[in-house]
Amino acid sequence: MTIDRRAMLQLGVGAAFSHAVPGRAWAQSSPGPESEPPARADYTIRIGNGLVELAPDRIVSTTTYNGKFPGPILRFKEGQQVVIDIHNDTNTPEQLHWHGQTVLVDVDGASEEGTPFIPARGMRRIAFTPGPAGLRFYHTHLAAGSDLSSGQYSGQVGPVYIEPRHEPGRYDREVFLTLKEFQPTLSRGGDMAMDFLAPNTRIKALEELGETAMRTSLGKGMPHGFEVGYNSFAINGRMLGHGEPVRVRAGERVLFHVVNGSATEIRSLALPGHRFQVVALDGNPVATPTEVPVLWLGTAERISAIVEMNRPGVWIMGDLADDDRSRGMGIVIEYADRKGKPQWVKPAPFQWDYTRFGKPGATAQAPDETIEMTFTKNNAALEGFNQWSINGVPFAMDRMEPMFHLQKAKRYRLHMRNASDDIHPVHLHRHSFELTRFAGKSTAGVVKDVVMLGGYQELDVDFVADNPGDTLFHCHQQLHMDFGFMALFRYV
Ligand SMILES: [Cu+2]
Repeated sequence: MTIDRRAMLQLGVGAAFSHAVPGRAWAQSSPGPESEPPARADYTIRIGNGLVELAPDRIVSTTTYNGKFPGPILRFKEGQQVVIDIHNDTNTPEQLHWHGQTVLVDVDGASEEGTPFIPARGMRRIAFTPGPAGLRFYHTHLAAGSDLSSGQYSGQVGPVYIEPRHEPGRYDREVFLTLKEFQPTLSRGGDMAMDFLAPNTRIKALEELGETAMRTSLGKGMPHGFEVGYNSFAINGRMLGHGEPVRVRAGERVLFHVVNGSATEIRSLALPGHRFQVVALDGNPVATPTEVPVLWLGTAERISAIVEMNRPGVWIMGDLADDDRSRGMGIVIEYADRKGKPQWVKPAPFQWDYTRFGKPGATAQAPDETIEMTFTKNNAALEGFNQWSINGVPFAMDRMEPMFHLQKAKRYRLHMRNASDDIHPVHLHRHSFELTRFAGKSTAGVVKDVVMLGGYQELDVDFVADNPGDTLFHCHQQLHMDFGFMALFRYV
């Protein structure tokens, strides 16, 4: 292999492949010597405009993968290299991010880290070794700013399932659900659910910091910063009642893989009369699989949960928000030989607390170093949009300067403090982290790549710096990440 490549380079073939053909590139992300581009790809993804039929009278035009929403479910095998051609049939350079995978910078899909763009009207061929096993997803990683047709406001979202070498849990069937809103609009203020997330109490110092800043801004006559709302809501690209129901049989155990593909929203999901046994969060098996009546997912979070089908009937599995469910955020679950109008029953209040899936009584090992982070909001500071800062510094897209420096193999703790009243689903690229403190409690055994940090709350996550290369940290709420809520980690 190496000899072939050298021969190719001597002949200028390698150079020709990577540079002389406009819009073509070859990259790979696996340790070891670089190899020549393979003759053919295992998968082809085309980014282009497409129509999504949410309902017969609700057809939206947006950017999609392979002309449909969601993008195709990509099933990989843990540790087995894949080669993927990504064609960009639009006039805008794109980034395709392999969310939750421990890949290298050249394929991760974030220009802030240095991943090359997929050129407009061009393509990139990439190769990587999928991992870790479990539910991941892929999505665009462009900053949309005020353009609500760009970034993850578009239909560029698709699930990834990396088959583990040993499949945990016993189930009869698996069903993938991608939750996503369409037709975004700007609004002043929003109505995001807040009280579902543990704990109930706020941290006084953070509250004073945030509330003082907000009062000062409003006192100067500033309006509330822009938020985003949506006209249409869908599961797997279909509004409630307009897609195929999930057909089940009594006694079946169905494994649901749920992806929150929203650009900005937190989603909930309940199935009346049934409980979810959560087996994995963000694709990673949890220390303590636990039954819950409701699932809550911040933007980009995933949950894998088994439901025992023991209540024959026709049900709505849907979001707890009546407005959003009635505008499409749900799917019908239909037992064999049951007919009739799908039933919805509002579940009892339930508080979401990640620590219930952790190791009981466990405390994580001490980190080598703790990195302090405080998140603040500058209300309506950027032409009506809120500006976000980490330790007082909003991320500058034109400079891409690293804020934090890492040493390989060290274990780091991120101590995050939220001096705003918004919930932030914070995300670390190319690494998984372990939740070590949440809702005032120490915990271990919950491994994720996105975690919701509540308004005026704090939490800790630990990760090992084991994947060198620039690494992006950001809030996954598109309005927050596009307006400053990002930082780069650089390995020294
Ligand atoms: Cu945020």
